[in-house]
Amino acid sequence: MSELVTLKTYLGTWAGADEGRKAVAQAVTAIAEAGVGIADLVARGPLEEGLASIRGVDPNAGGDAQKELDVVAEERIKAALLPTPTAFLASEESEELIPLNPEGRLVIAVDPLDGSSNIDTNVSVGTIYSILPYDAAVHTNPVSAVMRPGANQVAAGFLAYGPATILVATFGEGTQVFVHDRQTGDFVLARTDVEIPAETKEYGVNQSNMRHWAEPMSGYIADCLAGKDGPRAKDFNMRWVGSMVADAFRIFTRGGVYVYPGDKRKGYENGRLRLIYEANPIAFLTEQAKGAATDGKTRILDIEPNHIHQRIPLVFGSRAEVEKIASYY
Ligand code: AHM
Ligand code: MG
Repeated sequence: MSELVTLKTYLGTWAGADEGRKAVAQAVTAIAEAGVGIADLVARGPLEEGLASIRGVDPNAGGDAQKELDVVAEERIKAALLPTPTAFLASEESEELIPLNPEGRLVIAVDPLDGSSNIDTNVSVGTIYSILPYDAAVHTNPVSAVMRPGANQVAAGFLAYGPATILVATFGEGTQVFVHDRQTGDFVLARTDVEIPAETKEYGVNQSNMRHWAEPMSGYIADCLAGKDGPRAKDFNMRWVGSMVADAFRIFTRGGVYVYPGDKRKGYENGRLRLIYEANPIAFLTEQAKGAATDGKTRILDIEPNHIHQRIPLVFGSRAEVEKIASYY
């Protein structure tokens, strides 16, 4: 039997003696360890009194109802990153950047608990992260370090807290899947250089919003629904968990496309997902797995952010299908 590769050994080999890479390795190790604790909290579910309850009356920075668990997850990530070379943390749950280590050389954007609106239904939720280099001499305003196109990311990934706790990670050299071994406590490399199949017959979208969409998206879905006799000449299947980490992991496993378009409703003009915390890291992982990610018109990783909490229409997954969707725009 070949020897197991743990996250620790993988990162040790990847980083070598490179100080920049060692910083990234420390940060990812800290996030993965925090994730194990968050997974435990999530698994305690209704036994952990009040965690799934809505917190106060104020929504979070992005305008969503905030669950107690969103806040606890953010606190866990923050505490874990404090001893690492992370200068600032940008979180979906916090209005402003959170200063961590003044000597740090990274900025990290996180969605501490993606899918938390589903927390009481026992589906997978997760933590998404995006890592960018930070240089105090260049980024005199730290926000400018985060407000860069996703192509500047040095690493990104997400943890999904499901039947297994998994980590899907990229360091710019392909996309790897690690699985948390509950017996040893290690994250073990389970799949290397993930490849999302280019073609698919499976899409994921909140189809109940169809009447609000603009023509390109409703036209695409109508053509899928027409099946074998329609213009696409094949029958499609739909899967939608409504928790992006779960939908993304399915796509990294067997292909498919995830679609969250903008629509006509107030507050949904750019869909629901955030560019910095969700679209950029997922797009980086997707491209590293030979898939594609777009807002319909522009490659996600090329988009110049205009606000740290900005939303963006998001289409990602199987390359040929993403290109097909873009052709409707
Ligand atoms: P969140 O970060 O507040 O959980 O919101 C993002 C989530 C995604 O996980 C999911 O894909 C989407 O919102 C679901 O939207 P909808 O409720 O329209 O199905
Ligand atoms: Mg979230």
